[in-house]
Amino acid sequence: MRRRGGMVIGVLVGVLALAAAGCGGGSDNGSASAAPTTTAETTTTAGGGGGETEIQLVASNFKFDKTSLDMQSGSQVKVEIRNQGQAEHNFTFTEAGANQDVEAGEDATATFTAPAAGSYQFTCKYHPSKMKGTVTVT
Ligand SMILES: [Cu+2]
Repeated sequence: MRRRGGMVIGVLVGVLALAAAGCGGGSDNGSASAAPTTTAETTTTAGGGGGETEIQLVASNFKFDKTSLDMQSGSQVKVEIRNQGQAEHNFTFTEAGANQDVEAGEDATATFTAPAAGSYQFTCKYHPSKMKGTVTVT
């Protein structure tokens, strides 16, 4: 029995990457244009220079929808925080100098430059024991 599972997954990932890269490329398959937000919503745009990373983070009743964020050192990072809870929340990433409050029911954006490679923590400074996660900078 050959181990074909890994290969199939590899091909799938390749196809997905191609599909993502082909957006707006004049493909005749223009039906499914609304991008599905199923997997990680971390979009890394590797343009010229440092690059940009956009992260969508949802805060609800005392938790974040993501417990790990990835970014590249030196990239410009924009974290769009949506507060769907009933309390004020916050996004704090101390090493990057980010400290952004988000009122209940509102959105806010934290922008910062990703620090040196390493593993860090992000928190809601109001509920740090429950609302936290890991930032991996590579
Ligand atoms: Cu909070």
